Amino acid sequence: MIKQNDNLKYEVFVTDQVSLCRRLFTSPRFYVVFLVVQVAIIALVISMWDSDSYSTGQMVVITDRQMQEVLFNGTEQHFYFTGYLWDTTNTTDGAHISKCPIISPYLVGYRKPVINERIVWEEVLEKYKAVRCDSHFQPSNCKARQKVALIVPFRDRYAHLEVFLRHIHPFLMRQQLDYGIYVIDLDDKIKFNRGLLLNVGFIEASKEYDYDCYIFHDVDLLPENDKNLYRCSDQPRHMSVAVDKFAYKLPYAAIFGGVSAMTKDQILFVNGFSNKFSGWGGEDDDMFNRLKHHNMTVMRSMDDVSMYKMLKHKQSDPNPQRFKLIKTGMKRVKEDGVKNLQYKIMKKTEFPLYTYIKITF
Ligand code: BGN
Repeated sequence: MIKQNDNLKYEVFVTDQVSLCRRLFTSPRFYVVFLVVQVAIIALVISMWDSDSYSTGQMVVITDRQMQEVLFNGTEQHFYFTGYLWDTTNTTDGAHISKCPIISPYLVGYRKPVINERIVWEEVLEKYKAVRCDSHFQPSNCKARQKVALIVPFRDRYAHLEVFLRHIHPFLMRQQLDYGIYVIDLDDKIKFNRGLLLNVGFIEASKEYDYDCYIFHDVDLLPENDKNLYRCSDQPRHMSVAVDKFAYKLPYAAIFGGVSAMTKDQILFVNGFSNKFSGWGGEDDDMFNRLKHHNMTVMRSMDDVSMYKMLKHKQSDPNPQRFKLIKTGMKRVKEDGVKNLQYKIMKKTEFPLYTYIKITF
């Protein structure tokens, strides 16, 4: 029961609150503070949007800017003292070999790709012979931190393939990777199908070696900066962020084509790419939807590092069915992918610089 005295106190309290509110809302100082807080919130949202994240519906795409900054601003001494540089590992034959440093000492940063140079293949092969080990290449003086398979979907573009191989081998060697290159071709009678060839490349490369990371790579894209590390992360990575053809700007936030990197687990988790996208376009958008569907995040590096030169070519015919396929894609994830893919190998050749596989059905 409220006593009269209490009632009085309560009334005084309420009157105080009301007058406080009235004073607050009529005070110019309140409006200044209110405005400043609002501007700060808007600035924060814009800065997040602009630099490090892209919102694509439900999924937020973040860049691994922070990781790259730590890597390239950290001095070698920092890595030495944190024990990374001389971290030793036992090899299978019991000998000790140092793990390669996180940052290879051979990186040169930006270097314009050479395109029109005459390639003397004897010299190239002689130079690379020493690092070849079965179907893959290894650094000779340290144990690579990731085993990486480059999967290149291919059709009749030998001129591009030569320039690509000439460029990519020294690039990957400078990063001290243990890597193999798989060029996957399709029976000429069958319409080109990028997603299906990437799935085949994943399956075939996995049979040959215990790769940690699979990089799906168009043959016409040449990375321009070797600080763009060809490795996988705990989330799938879209790597061709800044391509000269698109004025070094990301064409749209959900793009996952060109060059992308996924671990074996990430690929199996989403059942790889769809096999249904015959002709040009859409298979990468479908993969983006698969990642989103499985609550994964796409990572991107800084655009001043992830720069690519695109070799000139005739634009392929777009697949008119791609819009419909994308729309209905998530209904097929379980049965359309890497797990149920059937094909026959028509030809398999281990060339000195890459493994060539041609398939049919
Ligand atoms: C997009 C293509 C991608 C391609 C990029 C860059 C489609 C589907 C439209 C709904 N997507 O337009 O496959 O990687 O361009 O060339 O066409």
